[in-house]
Amino acid sequence: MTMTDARDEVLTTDYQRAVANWWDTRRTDRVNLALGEIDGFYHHHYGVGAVDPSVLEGPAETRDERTLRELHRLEHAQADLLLDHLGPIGPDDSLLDSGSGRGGLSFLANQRFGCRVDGISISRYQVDFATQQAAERGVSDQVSFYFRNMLHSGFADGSKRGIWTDETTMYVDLFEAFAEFSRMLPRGGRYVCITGCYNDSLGEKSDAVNTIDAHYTCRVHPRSRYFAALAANNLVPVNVFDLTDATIPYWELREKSSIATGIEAAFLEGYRERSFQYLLIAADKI
Ligand code: GPP
Ligand code: MG
Repeated sequence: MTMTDARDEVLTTDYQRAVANWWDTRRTDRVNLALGEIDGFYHHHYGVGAVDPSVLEGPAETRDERTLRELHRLEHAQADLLLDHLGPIGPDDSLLDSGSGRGGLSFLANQRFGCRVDGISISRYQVDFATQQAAERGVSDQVSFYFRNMLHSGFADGSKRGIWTDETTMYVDLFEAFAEFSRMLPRGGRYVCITGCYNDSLGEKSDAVNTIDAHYTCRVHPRSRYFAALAANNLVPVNVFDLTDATIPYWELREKSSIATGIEAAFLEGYRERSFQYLLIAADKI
């Protein structure tokens, strides 16, 4: 199979090609590289938890360095929270990081559970970056990254004890994605999703959420669609947490940092007016 054929198989719509291109060309994103360089875990998700006030109170000349460390700590806390909800995972299990970015969360999962973790992304750049990270960490035999589409990822039926999506579902049709996740989980397997969604109990998408969509080339879903798509695919929620209040301090701190990207105001507006919500959903396959 040539590279071109593989690309045509993985990316089947103009929208998917546009999304892949957006992430492929996002190689100098200081907001993510600067945090990843702190300890070698490169994340593509946001943070949760209270900010340590001493970060802002200490000496001005080192404030930004403290701020970046604190933002990274909060992103790690988000990752830990997601992994906490996978349930009991043993070294013989296999996990899927669906939309694995530069791989940070896959490596944390492998460290915690000692098991196989496969990551998939439609960005070749991200797959190559994460694969290089696996080699540098000496875990290539346990953590692998593939250029694959989460709507047809090719892993065997029932082969994944746990699957997660950390801020990736806003790029896919939820009914298609959850059908594919359900297929790969055995009965009792766990799916964990952290996502931003719009709060359709208030009505249609707000300006803040439209601004977020435009910034990331994504299509934020309404909250209701998550639960409809889970129910339609034999995935039964066991825990649902509204993390909106828990993520606001991260955005307030990020807005004051040297790596702010300009999207902070939209997140803060959306979260504060509750038109946008940050959710963790854990669901079991029945
Ligand atoms: C990933 O984080 C962001 C997304 C996948 C976009 C959409 C997420 C929502 C919750 C709407 P990132 O770490 O690449 O973003 P940034 O570069 O802004 O830190
Ligand atoms: Mg980031």
